[in-house]
Amino acid sequence: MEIVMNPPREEWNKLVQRPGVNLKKVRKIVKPIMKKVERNGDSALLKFALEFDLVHLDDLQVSAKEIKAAADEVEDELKQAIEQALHNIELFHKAQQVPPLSLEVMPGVRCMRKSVPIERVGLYVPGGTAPLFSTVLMLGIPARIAGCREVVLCTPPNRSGRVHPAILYTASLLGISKIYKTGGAQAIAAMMYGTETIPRVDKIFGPGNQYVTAAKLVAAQKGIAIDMPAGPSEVAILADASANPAFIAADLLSQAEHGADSQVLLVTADLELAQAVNDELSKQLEDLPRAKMAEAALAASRVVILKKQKDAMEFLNLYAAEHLILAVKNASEVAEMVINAGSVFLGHYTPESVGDYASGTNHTLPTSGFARAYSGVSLDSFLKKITFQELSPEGIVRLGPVVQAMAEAEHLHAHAHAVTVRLNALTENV
Ligand code: HSO
Ligand code: ZN
Repeated sequence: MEIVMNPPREEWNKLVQRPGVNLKKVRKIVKPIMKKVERNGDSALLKFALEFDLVHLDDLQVSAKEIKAAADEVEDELKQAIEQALHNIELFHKAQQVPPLSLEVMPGVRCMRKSVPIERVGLYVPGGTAPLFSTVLMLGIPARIAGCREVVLCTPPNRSGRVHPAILYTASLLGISKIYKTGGAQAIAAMMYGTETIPRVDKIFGPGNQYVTAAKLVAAQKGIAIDMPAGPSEVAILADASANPAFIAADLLSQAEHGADSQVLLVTADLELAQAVNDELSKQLEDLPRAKMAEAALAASRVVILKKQKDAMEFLNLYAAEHLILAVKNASEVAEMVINAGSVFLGHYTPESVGDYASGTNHTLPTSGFARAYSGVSLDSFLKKITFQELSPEGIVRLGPVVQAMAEAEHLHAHAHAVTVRLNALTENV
């Protein structure tokens, strides 16, 4: 990775920029695809399966038989691992439940708030170069805890028309049975408009390539909620002299292997460490099956040398990483300084991969600097918070004049009148 020495502040904004995707171009490609799904439903999806996934499908929905067969194909060791991950993720997401709120803000005026599940949610699970069954856990678990009535899962089939058994097994563990063999922008359109086979949903979740992302943004414009606008995955690492270069290199590579467009960034005061990490990267790359992708990602990534830890954290807050690893002696102290990040990994024994799979936190996180304003997926992402209020006669007598005064000042007479008629009725009744 290129090493940038002590960049002056004026250069920071340029250094934290992500390589942009030409969204306009991608949108031009996905829009006609989505239109076809809107018009022709299932038959469009079957045609796209032939065109993009190179497979002739008889059925879009994964059958109960296929789901059952998948369980036999998953090794016991992997099943146990998935169960442990499920346990941790479930515990951490269940703990995010909050009790309903009810408060008398003044005599006779009660306000309440409670969480209500989003009725129908769609989960997109990428197939492509890696079958991300961990994403099924990250989206399916909070959906189940929230109590969403209908959970739909779309994932592209392979060339023999099948879905990876670990995806099917994980989905079945979570009670998800509506699984459809469709990927890309066409899958997003299917969940957005609904087809003969695939139910339409209220909110669409999940990572994907630039086509999926562009399609989700189109869905968002048309009033279907999405989890977040997602770009390529990224990790930033803050390391000091106490860090182990082999650990750092391994963490950088674990993100870089996601794809050639992955982003990794190392910030340290220690030039020697930076060089040792670069040496380690070349060594570890030799044994990596996905070395090509990782290498391409590393070629576009850099190490930034900043002498003061305070400056380093300011820089990292400006970057707003999806994943931030604090490979420093005083990790919990530095963690207090984090303002912008999707998820943070503290100390030398917390690689990003634990959060990707099994620590319990969610791995669906804001990329491309969106961590400045967005949170990662959590239980809340599957809930709406509905507020309620109720006034007693005493309440309207006390609060009514306040509302009348404000409404008159906004020249909204009917608003004031809605109070006045009630106050009049109450005085007539005495
Ligand atoms: N690092 C990815 C999540 C993932 N990693 C899934 C492995 N499997 C984006 O946060
Ligand atoms: Zn990962």
